Amino acid sequence: MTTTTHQLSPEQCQHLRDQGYLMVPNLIDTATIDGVRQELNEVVDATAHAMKSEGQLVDTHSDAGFDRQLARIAHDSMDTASKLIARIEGDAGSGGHMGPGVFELLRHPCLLDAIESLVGPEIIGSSVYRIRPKVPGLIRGAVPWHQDSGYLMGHCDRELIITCWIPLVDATIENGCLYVIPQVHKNGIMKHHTGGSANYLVIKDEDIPGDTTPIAVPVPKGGVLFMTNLTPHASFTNASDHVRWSVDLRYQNANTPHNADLLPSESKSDSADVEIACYPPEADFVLRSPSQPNKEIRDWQTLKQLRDRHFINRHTNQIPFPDRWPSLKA
Ligand SMILES: O=C(O)CCC(=O)C(=O)O
Repeated sequence: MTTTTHQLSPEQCQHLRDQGYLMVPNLIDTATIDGVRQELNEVVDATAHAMKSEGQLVDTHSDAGFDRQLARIAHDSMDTASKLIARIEGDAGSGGHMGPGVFELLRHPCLLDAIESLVGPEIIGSSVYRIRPKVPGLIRGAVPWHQDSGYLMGHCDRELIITCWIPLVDATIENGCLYVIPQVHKNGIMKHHTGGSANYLVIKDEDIPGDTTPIAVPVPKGGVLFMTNLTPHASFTNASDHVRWSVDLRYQNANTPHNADLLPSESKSDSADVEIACYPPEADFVLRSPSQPNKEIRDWQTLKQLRDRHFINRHTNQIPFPDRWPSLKA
């Protein structure tokens, strides 16, 4: 029996290493993307109906479909749309929605094969994954310039953590695809500030090297934008009439610091650097492990339980929170 793998070619791996990003079209099949769309559509609709019964909104716009329902709700009231999105995202830092559709995307064999060619066969799913409905006109929809490492513990700057940015609609310049600054990931971490727009971290314009040119990276549905944790990226306003939905997932090798094997109570702030996960407040998880296959998480309920348990216990166990940048206001 032959098994097909979807490893990246040596040229693709080299492009990511040289440029800091790589866009691969047609990596994820339509059924998987549609599974995520349908799941999120149900979450949005159920939340809209709950808010309607609480008297918080009048029209759920249930017929508008996945790409437009939140845009129509936002057209009626941006405040209501923001509250709805906040409910979907859950408590800050909890990671938000997890269900079978998102889980199948997270461990999609083509995605894991591609990741394997970048980080090796022992793959940890980084605790930080996010689902983003970028609604036209939503202030929080635009994300200022940052490197993902800016959000992580400093000792992980030297590690390779791959971000996979996966749109659930065609991501275009009009609806707010990502922009990246090529090549500068090789220079390490840049200075960030807290308190950027919508309270994101931000790299000030003056801290971005002057001889660089950002480029837009449109990604068709089914495609994936791979970036390193040191690749500066940003996204701007959605000027279309629909929601630019996307999911960003992160992966790392099992030799990089992670907390996949630790209970929150074992993740102490006075541990040696190497024992502290790159993002301690949330739980990492084993996705592919040829050496210890019994550790792989194979169903979404187990992952949800693991992450919920970690999240609930994080305050009681003094888990360190990455916090190393000055405020814009200082
Ligand atoms: O989806 C966006 O607009 C921003 C995504 C982002 O900043 C990230 O994936 O780190």
